[in-house]
Amino acid sequence: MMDTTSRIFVAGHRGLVGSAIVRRLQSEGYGNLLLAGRDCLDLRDNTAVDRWFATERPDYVFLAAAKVGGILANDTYPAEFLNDNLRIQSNVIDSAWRHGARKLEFLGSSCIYPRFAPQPIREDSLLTGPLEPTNEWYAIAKIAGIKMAQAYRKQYGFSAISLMPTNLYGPGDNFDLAGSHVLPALMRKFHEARLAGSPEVTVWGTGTPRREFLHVDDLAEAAVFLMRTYDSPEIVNVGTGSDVTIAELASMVARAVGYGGRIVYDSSKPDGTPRKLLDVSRLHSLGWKASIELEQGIASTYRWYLTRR
Ligand code: GFB
Repeated sequence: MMDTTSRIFVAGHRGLVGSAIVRRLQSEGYGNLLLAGRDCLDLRDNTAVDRWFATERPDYVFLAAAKVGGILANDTYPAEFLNDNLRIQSNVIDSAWRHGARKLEFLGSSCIYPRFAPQPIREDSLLTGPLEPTNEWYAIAKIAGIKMAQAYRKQYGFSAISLMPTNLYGPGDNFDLAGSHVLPALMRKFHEARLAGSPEVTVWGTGTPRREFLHVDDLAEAAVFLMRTYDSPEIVNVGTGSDVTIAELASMVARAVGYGGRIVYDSSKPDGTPRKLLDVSRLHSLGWKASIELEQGIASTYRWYLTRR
Protein backbone atom coordinates (compact mmCIF):
# COMPACT_ATOMS: atom_id res chain seq x y z
CA MET A 1 0.00 0.00 0.00
CA MET A 2 1.35 3.44 -0.95
CA ASP A 3 2.41 5.29 2.21
CA THR A 4 4.17 8.55 2.98
CA THR A 5 7.60 6.93 2.73
CA SER A 6 6.99 5.14 -0.61
CA ARG A 7 9.25 6.11 -3.50
CA ILE A 8 6.86 7.79 -5.93
CA PHE A 9 7.78 8.83 -9.46
CA VAL A 10 5.57 11.46 -11.08
CA ALA A 11 6.51 11.38 -14.77
CA GLY A 12 5.72 14.75 -16.33
CA HIS A 13 5.87 16.73 -13.07
CA ARG A 14 6.23 20.08 -14.85
CA GLY A 15 3.04 19.68 -16.87
CA LEU A 16 -0.53 20.61 -15.96
CA VAL A 17 -1.40 17.16 -14.63
CA GLY A 18 1.95 16.11 -13.17
CA SER A 19 2.41 19.35 -11.24
CA ALA A 20 -1.09 19.02 -9.76
CA ILE A 21 -0.38 15.41 -8.71
CA VAL A 22 2.84 16.56 -7.02
CA ARG A 23 0.93 19.30 -5.13
CA ARG A 24 -1.69 16.78 -4.05
CA LEU A 25 0.86 14.18 -2.91
CA GLN A 26 2.77 16.82 -0.95
CA SER A 27 -0.42 18.08 0.70
CA GLU A 28 -1.19 14.50 1.80
CA GLY A 29 2.29 14.14 3.34
CA TYR A 30 4.01 11.97 0.73
CA GLY A 31 7.60 13.05 1.14
CA ASN A 32 9.59 10.71 -1.07
CA LEU A 33 8.83 12.03 -4.54
CA LEU A 34 11.16 11.26 -7.42
CA LEU A 35 11.11 13.89 -10.13
CA ALA A 36 13.12 14.02 -13.33
CA GLY A 37 12.82 17.01 -15.64
CA ARG A 38 13.11 16.80 -19.41
CA ASP A 39 16.60 18.30 -19.16
CA CYS A 40 17.92 15.29 -17.24
CA LEU A 41 15.70 12.47 -18.54
CA ASP A 42 14.18 12.22 -22.02
CA LEU A 43 11.32 9.78 -21.55
CA ARG A 44 11.37 9.01 -25.29
CA ASP A 45 14.84 7.50 -24.88
CA ASN A 46 14.51 3.85 -24.00
CA THR A 47 18.07 3.38 -22.73
CA ALA A 48 17.97 6.50 -20.57
CA VAL A 49 14.60 5.56 -19.05
CA ASP A 50 15.73 2.03 -18.28
CA ARG A 51 18.90 3.32 -16.65
CA TRP A 52 16.95 5.84 -14.58
CA PHE A 53 14.55 3.19 -13.28
CA ALA A 54 17.42 0.80 -12.53
CA THR A 55 19.01 3.47 -10.32
CA GLU A 56 15.98 5.11 -8.74
CA ARG A 57 13.67 2.09 -8.39
CA PRO A 58 10.36 3.83 -7.69
CA ASP A 59 7.62 1.86 -5.92
CA TYR A 60 4.74 3.81 -7.48
CA VAL A 61 4.57 5.56 -10.84
CA PHE A 62 2.12 8.21 -12.02
CA LEU A 63 2.50 8.34 -15.81
CA ALA A 64 1.41 11.91 -16.51
CA ALA A 65 4.08 12.68 -19.11
CA ALA A 66 2.76 13.12 -22.64
CA LYS A 67 2.87 15.34 -25.65
CA VAL A 68 -0.44 17.18 -25.38
CA GLY A 69 -2.23 20.08 -26.97
CA GLY A 70 -5.48 21.46 -28.27
CA ILE A 71 -7.34 20.74 -31.46
CA LEU A 72 -4.97 22.70 -33.74
CA ALA A 73 -1.75 21.25 -32.28
CA ASN A 74 -3.16 17.72 -32.56
CA ASP A 75 -4.11 18.31 -36.16
CA THR A 76 -0.79 19.95 -37.08
CA TYR A 77 1.69 17.54 -35.47
CA PRO A 78 0.14 14.07 -35.88
CA ALA A 79 3.51 12.32 -36.20
CA GLU A 80 4.79 13.71 -32.89
CA PHE A 81 1.51 13.14 -31.07
CA LEU A 82 1.63 9.49 -32.11
CA ASN A 83 5.34 8.76 -31.92
CA ASP A 84 6.34 10.72 -28.79
CA ASN A 85 3.43 9.37 -26.80
CA LEU A 86 3.96 5.76 -27.87
CA ARG A 87 7.62 5.98 -26.92
CA ILE A 88 7.11 7.73 -23.58
CA GLN A 89 4.44 5.34 -22.35
CA SER A 90 6.11 2.16 -23.66
CA ASN A 91 9.42 3.09 -22.03
CA VAL A 92 7.90 4.05 -18.70
CA ILE A 93 5.48 1.12 -18.40
CA ASP A 94 8.09 -1.45 -19.41
CA SER A 95 10.85 -0.03 -17.18
CA ALA A 96 8.51 0.33 -14.22
CA TRP A 97 7.59 -3.34 -14.45
CA ARG A 98 11.14 -4.47 -15.24
CA HIS A 99 12.58 -2.68 -12.21
CA GLY A 100 10.03 -3.83 -9.70
CA ALA A 101 7.55 -0.97 -9.33
CA ARG A 102 4.59 -2.07 -7.24
CA LYS A 103 2.00 -0.12 -9.19
CA LEU A 104 1.65 2.24 -12.14
CA GLU A 105 -1.16 4.62 -13.03
CA PHE A 106 -1.53 5.59 -16.69
CA LEU A 107 -3.30 8.86 -17.55
CA GLY A 108 -5.24 8.66 -20.81
CA SER A 109 -7.82 10.99 -22.32
CA SER A 110 -11.51 11.13 -23.18
CA CYS A 111 -10.56 11.42 -26.87
CA ILE A 112 -9.92 7.64 -26.93
CA TYR A 113 -13.67 7.13 -27.42
CA PRO A 114 -15.42 7.01 -30.82
CA ARG A 115 -16.56 10.33 -32.28
CA PHE A 116 -20.20 9.28 -32.13
CA ALA A 117 -20.14 7.28 -28.88
CA PRO A 118 -23.48 7.36 -27.00
CA GLN A 119 -23.47 10.15 -24.40
CA PRO A 120 -22.56 10.17 -21.60
CA ILE A 121 -19.69 7.94 -22.70
CA ARG A 122 -19.26 4.71 -20.77
CA GLU A 123 -15.92 2.99 -20.45
CA ASP A 124 -17.17 0.07 -22.56
CA SER A 125 -17.51 2.37 -25.61
CA LEU A 126 -13.78 1.98 -26.19
CA LEU A 127 -13.05 0.59 -29.69
CA THR A 128 -16.69 0.49 -30.78
CA GLY A 129 -16.41 3.00 -33.65
CA PRO A 130 -14.26 5.45 -35.66
CA LEU A 131 -12.32 8.17 -33.82
CA GLU A 132 -12.54 11.97 -34.12
CA PRO A 133 -10.13 12.78 -37.03
CA THR A 134 -8.58 15.93 -35.46
CA ASN A 135 -7.01 13.93 -32.64
CA GLU A 136 -7.00 10.30 -33.77
CA TRP A 137 -3.18 10.09 -33.60
CA TYR A 138 -3.11 11.08 -29.95
CA ALA A 139 -6.11 8.84 -29.29
CA ILE A 140 -4.44 5.81 -30.90
CA ALA A 141 -1.33 6.36 -28.74
CA LYS A 142 -3.46 6.58 -25.60
CA ILE A 143 -5.42 3.45 -26.57
CA ALA A 144 -2.08 1.65 -27.01
CA GLY A 145 -1.12 2.81 -23.50
CA ILE A 146 -4.32 1.35 -22.04
CA LYS A 147 -3.71 -1.92 -23.84
CA MET A 148 -0.09 -2.02 -22.73
CA ALA A 149 -1.14 -1.57 -19.10
CA GLN A 150 -3.72 -4.35 -19.52
CA ALA A 151 -1.20 -6.62 -21.32
CA TYR A 152 1.42 -6.21 -18.58
CA ARG A 153 -1.21 -7.00 -15.96
CA LYS A 154 -2.40 -10.07 -17.90
CA GLN A 155 0.99 -11.53 -18.79
CA TYR A 156 3.16 -10.39 -15.89
CA GLY A 157 0.67 -9.64 -13.12
CA PHE A 158 1.83 -6.01 -13.08
CA SER A 159 -0.53 -3.77 -11.14
CA ALA A 160 -1.17 -1.12 -13.82
CA ILE A 161 -4.35 0.96 -13.85
CA SER A 162 -5.65 3.50 -16.38
CA LEU A 163 -7.67 6.68 -15.83
CA MET A 164 -9.41 8.59 -18.63
CA PRO A 165 -9.70 12.26 -17.67
CA THR A 166 -12.03 14.57 -19.51
CA ASN A 167 -10.83 18.02 -20.76
CA LEU A 168 -8.68 19.51 -17.99
CA TYR A 169 -7.80 23.07 -17.01
CA GLY A 170 -6.21 24.92 -14.10
CA PRO A 171 -2.95 26.41 -12.86
CA GLY A 172 0.05 25.30 -14.91
CA ASP A 173 -1.94 25.14 -18.15
CA ASN A 174 -0.51 26.08 -21.55
CA PHE A 175 -1.68 29.54 -22.70
CA ASP A 176 0.07 29.52 -26.08
CA LEU A 177 -2.73 30.21 -28.57
CA ALA A 178 -1.45 27.84 -31.25
CA GLY A 179 -0.94 24.89 -28.92
CA SER A 180 -3.40 25.26 -26.07
CA HIS A 181 -6.82 23.86 -25.28
CA VAL A 182 -9.89 26.03 -25.49
CA LEU A 183 -10.23 27.21 -21.90
CA PRO A 184 -6.76 28.75 -21.45
CA ALA A 185 -6.93 30.11 -25.02
CA LEU A 186 -10.17 31.94 -24.29
CA MET A 187 -8.87 33.23 -20.97
CA ARG A 188 -5.87 34.75 -22.67
CA LYS A 189 -7.88 36.13 -25.61
CA PHE A 190 -10.44 37.85 -23.36
CA HIS A 191 -7.76 39.13 -21.00
CA GLU A 192 -5.72 40.67 -23.80
CA ALA A 193 -8.84 42.06 -25.51
CA ARG A 194 -9.91 43.75 -22.25
CA LEU A 195 -6.48 45.33 -21.80
CA ALA A 196 -6.37 46.46 -25.45
CA GLY A 197 -9.99 47.66 -25.44
CA SER A 198 -10.79 45.43 -28.46
CA PRO A 199 -14.48 45.46 -29.43
CA GLU A 200 -14.61 41.74 -30.27
CA VAL A 201 -12.96 38.39 -29.64
CA THR A 202 -12.92 35.51 -32.11
CA VAL A 203 -13.70 32.02 -30.88
CA TRP A 204 -12.88 29.07 -33.15
CA GLY A 205 -15.60 26.91 -34.65
CA THR A 206 -19.36 27.33 -34.33
CA GLY A 207 -19.62 27.50 -30.54
CA THR A 208 -22.00 24.52 -30.54
CA PRO A 209 -19.69 21.62 -29.55
CA ARG A 210 -20.15 20.49 -25.98
CA ARG A 211 -17.24 19.84 -23.64
CA GLU A 212 -16.85 18.74 -20.03
CA PHE A 213 -14.19 20.57 -18.00
CA LEU A 214 -12.50 19.17 -14.91
CA HIS A 215 -10.23 21.25 -12.69
CA VAL A 216 -6.79 19.64 -12.57
CA ASP A 217 -6.76 19.73 -8.73
CA ASP A 218 -9.86 17.51 -8.79
CA LEU A 219 -8.13 15.19 -11.25
CA ALA A 220 -5.06 15.02 -8.99
CA GLU A 221 -7.20 14.15 -5.97
CA ALA A 222 -8.87 11.36 -7.99
CA ALA A 223 -5.50 10.15 -9.29
CA VAL A 224 -4.07 9.75 -5.77
CA PHE A 225 -7.33 8.23 -4.49
CA LEU A 226 -7.39 5.61 -7.27
CA MET A 227 -3.68 4.82 -6.90
CA ARG A 228 -4.44 3.94 -3.28
CA THR A 229 -7.73 2.14 -3.72
CA TYR A 230 -8.21 0.79 -7.26
CA ASP A 231 -6.54 -2.25 -8.78
CA SER A 232 -8.26 -3.61 -11.86
CA PRO A 233 -7.67 -3.78 -15.64
CA GLU A 234 -10.83 -1.78 -16.45
CA ILE A 235 -10.28 1.85 -17.34
CA VAL A 236 -11.97 4.52 -15.19
CA ASN A 237 -13.44 7.77 -16.56
CA VAL A 238 -12.64 10.87 -14.51
CA GLY A 239 -14.94 13.84 -15.07
CA THR A 240 -17.61 15.99 -13.50
CA GLY A 241 -20.66 14.44 -15.19
CA SER A 242 -21.81 17.69 -16.82
CA ASP A 243 -20.84 19.71 -19.87
CA VAL A 244 -21.37 23.12 -21.52
CA THR A 245 -21.31 24.40 -25.09
CA ILE A 246 -18.22 26.28 -26.23
CA ALA A 247 -20.44 29.38 -26.51
CA GLU A 248 -21.50 28.98 -22.85
CA LEU A 249 -17.87 28.48 -21.85
CA ALA A 250 -16.88 31.64 -23.77
CA SER A 251 -19.50 33.68 -21.88
CA MET A 252 -18.34 32.28 -18.54
CA VAL A 253 -14.69 33.06 -19.24
CA ALA A 254 -15.51 36.55 -20.56
CA ARG A 255 -17.46 37.24 -17.34
CA ALA A 256 -14.64 35.98 -15.12
CA VAL A 257 -12.12 38.14 -16.96
CA GLY A 258 -14.41 41.19 -17.03
CA TYR A 259 -14.57 41.44 -20.83
CA GLY A 260 -17.74 43.07 -22.12
CA GLY A 261 -17.17 43.16 -25.91
CA ARG A 262 -18.68 40.98 -28.64
CA ILE A 263 -17.91 37.30 -29.12
CA VAL A 264 -17.75 36.20 -32.76
CA TYR A 265 -17.34 32.70 -34.18
CA ASP A 266 -14.92 31.63 -36.90
CA SER A 267 -16.55 28.58 -38.46
CA SER A 268 -13.60 28.05 -40.80
CA LYS A 269 -11.84 26.56 -37.75
CA PRO A 270 -12.63 22.94 -36.77
CA ASP A 271 -15.25 22.10 -34.14
CA GLY A 272 -13.78 18.69 -33.44
CA THR A 273 -15.98 16.09 -31.85
CA PRO A 274 -19.57 17.34 -31.29
CA ARG A 275 -19.80 16.11 -27.71
CA LYS A 276 -17.54 14.35 -25.22
CA LEU A 277 -19.31 13.91 -21.88
CA LEU A 278 -18.02 11.08 -19.72
CA ASP A 279 -20.21 8.69 -17.79
CA VAL A 280 -18.68 8.85 -14.33
CA SER A 281 -20.81 6.25 -12.59
CA ARG A 282 -17.90 3.81 -12.20
CA LEU A 283 -15.85 6.54 -10.49
CA HIS A 284 -18.76 7.51 -8.24
CA SER A 285 -19.30 3.89 -7.25
CA LEU A 286 -15.62 3.69 -6.29
CA GLY A 287 -16.25 6.58 -3.87
CA TRP A 288 -14.95 9.74 -5.55
CA LYS A 289 -16.74 12.83 -6.96
CA ALA A 290 -15.42 16.08 -8.41
CA SER A 291 -16.00 19.11 -6.20
CA ILE A 292 -14.72 22.22 -8.00
CA GLU A 293 -17.55 24.00 -9.87
CA LEU A 294 -16.60 25.28 -13.32
CA GLU A 295 -17.37 28.92 -12.54
CA GLN A 296 -15.27 28.79 -9.37
CA GLY A 297 -12.45 26.92 -11.15
CA ILE A 298 -12.30 29.48 -13.94
CA ALA A 299 -12.13 32.32 -11.40
CA SER A 300 -9.27 30.73 -9.45
CA THR A 301 -7.40 29.81 -12.63
CA TYR A 302 -7.71 33.42 -13.79
CA ARG A 303 -6.27 34.64 -10.46
CA TRP A 304 -3.35 32.26 -11.00
CA TYR A 305 -2.94 33.47 -14.60
CA LEU A 306 -2.70 37.08 -13.40
CA THR A 307 0.03 36.27 -10.88
CA ARG A 308 2.20 34.49 -13.44
CA ARG A 309 2.22 37.34 -15.97
O1 GFB B 1 -9.85 22.31 -26.22
P1 GFB B 1 -9.78 21.98 -27.66
O2 GFB B 1 -8.61 22.48 -28.41
O3 GFB B 1 -9.79 20.43 -27.86
O4 GFB B 1 -11.08 22.56 -28.40
P2 GFB B 1 -10.85 19.22 -28.09
C1 GFB B 1 -12.38 22.39 -27.90
C2 GFB B 1 -13.37 23.17 -28.74
O5 GFB B 1 -13.14 24.58 -28.51
C3 GFB B 1 -13.27 22.98 -30.25
C4 GFB B 1 -13.12 25.26 -29.73
O6 GFB B 1 -14.58 22.95 -30.77
C5 GFB B 1 -12.53 24.24 -30.71
O7 GFB B 1 -12.81 24.61 -32.04
N1 GFB B 1 -12.33 26.50 -29.61
C6 GFB B 1 -12.84 27.77 -29.71
C7 GFB B 1 -11.02 26.63 -29.39
N2 GFB B 1 -11.89 28.69 -29.61
C8 GFB B 1 -10.72 28.02 -29.40
C9 GFB B 1 -9.39 28.45 -29.21
O8 GFB B 1 -9.06 29.63 -29.22
N3 GFB B 1 -8.46 27.47 -28.99
C10 GFB B 1 -8.80 26.14 -28.97
N4 GFB B 1 -7.85 25.24 -28.73
N5 GFB B 1 -10.06 25.70 -29.18
C11 GFB B 1 -8.74 17.88 -27.48
C12 GFB B 1 -7.81 16.97 -28.20
O9 GFB B 1 -9.84 18.04 -28.29
O10 GFB B 1 -9.19 17.36 -26.26
C13 GFB B 1 -6.74 16.49 -27.33
O11 GFB B 1 -7.31 17.62 -29.35
C14 GFB B 1 -7.20 16.11 -25.94
O12 GFB B 1 -6.18 15.41 -27.95
C15 GFB B 1 -8.19 17.08 -25.35
O13 GFB B 1 -7.79 14.84 -25.96
C16 GFB B 1 -8.78 16.60 -24.05
O14 GFB B 1 -11.69 19.02 -26.88
O15 GFB B 1 -11.58 19.37 -29.36
